[in-house]
Amino acid sequence: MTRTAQNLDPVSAIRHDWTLEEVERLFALPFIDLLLEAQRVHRAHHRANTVQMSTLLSIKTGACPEDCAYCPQSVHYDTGIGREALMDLQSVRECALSAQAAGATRFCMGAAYRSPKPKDLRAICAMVREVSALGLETCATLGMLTADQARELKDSGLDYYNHNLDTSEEFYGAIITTRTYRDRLDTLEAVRAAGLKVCCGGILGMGESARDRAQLLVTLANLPQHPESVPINELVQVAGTPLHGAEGVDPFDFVRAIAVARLLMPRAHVRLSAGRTAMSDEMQALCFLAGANSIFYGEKLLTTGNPDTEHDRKLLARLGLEPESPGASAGARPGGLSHETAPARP
Ligand code: SAM
Ligand code: DTB
Ligand code: SF4
Repeated sequence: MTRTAQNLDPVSAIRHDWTLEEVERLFALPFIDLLLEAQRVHRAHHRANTVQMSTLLSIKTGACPEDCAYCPQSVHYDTGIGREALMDLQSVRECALSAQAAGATRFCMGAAYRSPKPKDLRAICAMVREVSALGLETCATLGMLTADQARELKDSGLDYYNHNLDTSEEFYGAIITTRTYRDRLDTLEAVRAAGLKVCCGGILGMGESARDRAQLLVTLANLPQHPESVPINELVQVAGTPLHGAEGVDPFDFVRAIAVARLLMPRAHVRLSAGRTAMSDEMQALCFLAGANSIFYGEKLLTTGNPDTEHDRKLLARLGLEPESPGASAGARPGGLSHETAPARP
């Protein structure tokens, strides 16, 4: 098979039967062919030149019982992050208001839990109601959920639940020993069954192989329904975690992963997630060209830094990118070069 974009025609379809070999072939395409094809598929399913903006808040920081080798909040590693209590409702509301004033349309509340306790979940449901009432989309990431917990969150008005697969099933055991890949998939099923939108992606730069990256994307794309949001994180290396000092990802390979995520899950919002502080503006522009159409916006991720909002606003303006309006759902408003132009076929 010759490695040209013409071979990619089937990727315009929404598929759930990707093979590892097919996806490895996409990764092996010439860089420019892959990006052009990803941008073509992007424009067939999304409004061009728009970026969805989510702001994160760590509502419960530190002392997590899990041992995720990348995470500064694990109780197993000495990273200088102590145990903090769950934030109070008013403080969360104020943070959400500031995020909204800065231009975010989605507010994502993260907690360093293996899974939430009933009392904490009740308090978090109240936060979801409060943030939702402000007119923001809501997202939460609280660890494992039962079907009942997922329904409770849904009933409180939660829009999205973030739960990452992080890497391939094969590599997972080298990164986390306190839960299984199956646990992760079970929570994703509970989240879907409750009618919540799914935010699920992974991390690059943990020492995984090219095959692990391809396999992660195959697993995500072959879920019964594609996640609405696919965060692709570059590892933020934190001193004290086992992955501090891991070999970084080749920036072009990171861009390739964004492009392949776009091709495999055409309607999803692909989020250029953690790791942007270490990326140049040019690298981020390549990620947008490859089909990323969402970012974490705000000066902090959960415990680590993120680019200044002022810098991000300028970057989007320099690239002619506009913030996406709230509720513009996946695939709802495709567009070509201008909003009137039909998507171009090669
Ligand atoms: N405790 C919950 C869980 O793990 O599902 C929610 C919070 S957890 C911090 C959310 C996600 O952040 C993780 O699944 C991981 O993908 C990402 N993450 C955590 N630490 C990171 C790091 N140092 N660099 C990049 N991504 C990271
Ligand atoms: C996701 O995929 N990345 C975000 C969010 N979902 C919860 C978290 C990134 C965390 C980076 C390390 C930190 O700030 O603690
Ligand atoms: Fe805990 Fe989540 Fe960090 Fe893992 S990623 S240690 S589950 S906060």
